[in-house]
Amino acid sequence: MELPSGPSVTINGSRLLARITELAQIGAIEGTQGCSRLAFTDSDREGRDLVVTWMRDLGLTVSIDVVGNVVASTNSDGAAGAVMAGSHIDTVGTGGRYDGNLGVLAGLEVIEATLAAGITLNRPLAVAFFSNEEGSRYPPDMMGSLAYVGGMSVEAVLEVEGADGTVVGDELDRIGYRGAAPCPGVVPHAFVELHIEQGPVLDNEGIQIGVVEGVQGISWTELRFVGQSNHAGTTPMNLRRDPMAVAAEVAVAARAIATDMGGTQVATVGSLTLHPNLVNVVPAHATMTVDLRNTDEDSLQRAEHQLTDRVQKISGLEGITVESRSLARFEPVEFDERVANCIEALAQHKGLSTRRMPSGAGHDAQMMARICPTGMIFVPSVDGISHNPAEHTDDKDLVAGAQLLADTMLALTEVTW
Ligand code: HGY
Ligand code: MN
Ligand code: MN
Repeated sequence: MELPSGPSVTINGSRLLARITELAQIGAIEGTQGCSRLAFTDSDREGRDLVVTWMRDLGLTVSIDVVGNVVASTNSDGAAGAVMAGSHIDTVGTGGRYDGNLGVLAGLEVIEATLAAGITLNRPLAVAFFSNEEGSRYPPDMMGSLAYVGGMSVEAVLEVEGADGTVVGDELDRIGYRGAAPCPGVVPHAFVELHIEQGPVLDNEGIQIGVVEGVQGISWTELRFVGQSNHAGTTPMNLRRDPMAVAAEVAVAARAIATDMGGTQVATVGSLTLHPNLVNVVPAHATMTVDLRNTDEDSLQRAEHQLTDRVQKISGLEGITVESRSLARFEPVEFDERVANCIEALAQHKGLSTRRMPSGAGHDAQMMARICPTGMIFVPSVDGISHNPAEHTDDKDLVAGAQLLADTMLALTEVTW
């Protein structure tokens, strides 16, 4: 693709790195470089307040919508028709400092550098952070951006109950981020998300930039196995209805489904709770989650069907009843080829090594792709580690990614679809 022409700006890398460090102090996990800012907790509120302050200090028009999505625009009329960057600033409970935060703070840096350089553009610039991208406290993941694009009603969002028994609407009120702006939100001209890869590919291959072609399908299921609580010492093995025994077999089965299918199929049992969870009591019930993903929709459905069959068989043998609830289900998404080409051409013009790749993780961009031309830029994760306080990306890669985001955003202000 020929190189997009138009204005360019040089970002201030040290200002970006300083902001990443400052934001990471909120919810910092002692002794690590990670942080914990679960959606709608006090630490999430503190992080939101800091970033909104930075947005307002730049004189941006900041809009907070009814589910807490925050969009800041250089246009006083808002972000309609803007070239928008964005991601999330909530984290998993044992998160790193770059997941999501990089895309938001890099977008802010692009805007600050552009304003400081006095560059006039054909279109406004905007940067957003979406509510509850992680989904680990309140499923589904990408909840805020899903509502932003009209994929989940505001009512449905506000009534979601978390594993801790709290409800989204109450928590939004409690932290003061149930805004007035309507949801679905305004449609941007284009959306670009800079994100760490969170996997090992770029780091293993020594490649600087991932040109992301799409996001794999995601299927989250909560399984609740109900058995019979009993005495651990007096209950003969043949008289038990042990939900933990079933959960254990289902976890092994889920893993076997993924390894037998191969390809991009993955399966994760990330949470398991027992009741009453006591050393000398056969549990009454066991609740677990299964996260299945695949870049191919038919294969993902095959994995889901295999899991359902195994769950029925294993539970039946133990006389256990099963309650199954879908927590999230998103089909694979393809990003706009024109945006990917633009990212790739600009990266290669800067002498950066690139490779095209899918995203294993879910992202807000997969929702924004429903309403406007969307693309993603990956930078390497050292040893592919993420959703772990040890998550790390080298400063030079963070700055190179943010500069490429700037080049891409400004180029897209010149493009008509
Ligand atoms: O689950 C995901 O892939 C994302 O981190 N929310
Ligand atoms: Mn993320
Ligand atoms: Mn994440």
